[in-house]
Amino acid sequence: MSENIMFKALVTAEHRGCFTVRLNGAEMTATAAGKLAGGAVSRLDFPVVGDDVEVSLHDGGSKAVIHAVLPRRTILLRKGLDASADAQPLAANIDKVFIVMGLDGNYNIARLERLLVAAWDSGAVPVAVLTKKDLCPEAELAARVEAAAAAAPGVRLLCLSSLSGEGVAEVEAELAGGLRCCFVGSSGAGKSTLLNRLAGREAAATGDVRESDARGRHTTTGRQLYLLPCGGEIIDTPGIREFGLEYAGEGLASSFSDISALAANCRFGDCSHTGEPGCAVAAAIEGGRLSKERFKSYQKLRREAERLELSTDLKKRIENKRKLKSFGRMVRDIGEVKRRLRGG
Ligand SMILES: Nc1nc2c(ncn2[C@@H]2O[C@H](COP(=O)(O)OP(=O)(O)OP(=O)(O)O)[C@@H](O)[C@H]2O)c(=O)[nH]1
Ligand SMILES: [Mg+2]
Ligand SMILES: [Zn+2]
Repeated sequence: MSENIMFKALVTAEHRGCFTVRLNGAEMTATAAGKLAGGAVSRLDFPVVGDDVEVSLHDGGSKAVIHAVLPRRTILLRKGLDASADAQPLAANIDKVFIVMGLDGNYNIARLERLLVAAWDSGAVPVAVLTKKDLCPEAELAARVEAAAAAAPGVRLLCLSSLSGEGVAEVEAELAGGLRCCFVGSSGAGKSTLLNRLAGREAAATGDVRESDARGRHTTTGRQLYLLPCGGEIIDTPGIREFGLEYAGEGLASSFSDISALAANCRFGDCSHTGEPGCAVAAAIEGGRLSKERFKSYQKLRREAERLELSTDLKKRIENKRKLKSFGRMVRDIGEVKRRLRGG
């Protein structure tokens, strides 16, 4: 077998820089070619689970080397809270992003809102999945589901228990037609448990949450794509500690479509909804049609996204300045040489 022939393969797993690819139904380990790493300018240039890639085969066809990442349909990005770090791609070519959140101590509306913005920006369709229904006190269930629905306007909301199996069929229905979806959510949300339920076997390891605060123990460490009996595909990912936003894309407007719709009626097109006359957003808060908390989280995410944009701008400016400076130095050096040649 010639090692120069290229094949198209699918990246099905990534664990600490090692990949698994699927080619003609067979899975094999793969590494990224040196030239891929050499030519990479950002983490976006590296393969991620869900990527279609070009590989060459080695060791009698048992190992693969990834030479190129083919164009992506969708890409889910996570930005650390450190604005200077590169965005990290989590999954590629996904149809839907399932934002998984437990109805137990894992429940956190601000996190849901944050993940929704990233999901909208990925180009895939977000779905909110509330797990551990069996652990939620009966008296609080309706209010929790309602608050999640209000935080996710226009987003399909599922409520289930992976323990009893109640509601799990609705996740399967979301995968109809063999869609590829990805699970995101904090550690302990119940992503891998739901995956196992869908797979009908213990495909992925799951872990207890700490009793004191219901926090997970980061059981899943790599990203992996699973082919389910229903025909759909799920990419399970590790719980994320922090989830910053990549940029103030359309995702923010889509996630807060209720506020965007209100803002369309503000008197001023560039209304910041902080006291301008004729502000429709302020009127809605006043009239109880929009909650103050929801408006606050919108403002917070918007400020964060703007800060990120600013710091990216700043980075570019510093980089330009550095280039100009070294150019200036070069011009000075030439002047020096000329002076010396003139004997000055
Ligand atoms: N009672 C109940 N427990 C659940 C349910 N779903 C998950 N759990 C439990 O929650 C704990 C964490 O579940 P995991 O599936 O490992 O969570 P994860 O989201 O994959 O976490 P990481 O891999 O760390 O990101 C485990 O002890 C599960 O048994 C549920 O629907 N009901
Ligand atoms: Mg897990
Ligand atoms: Zn306004």
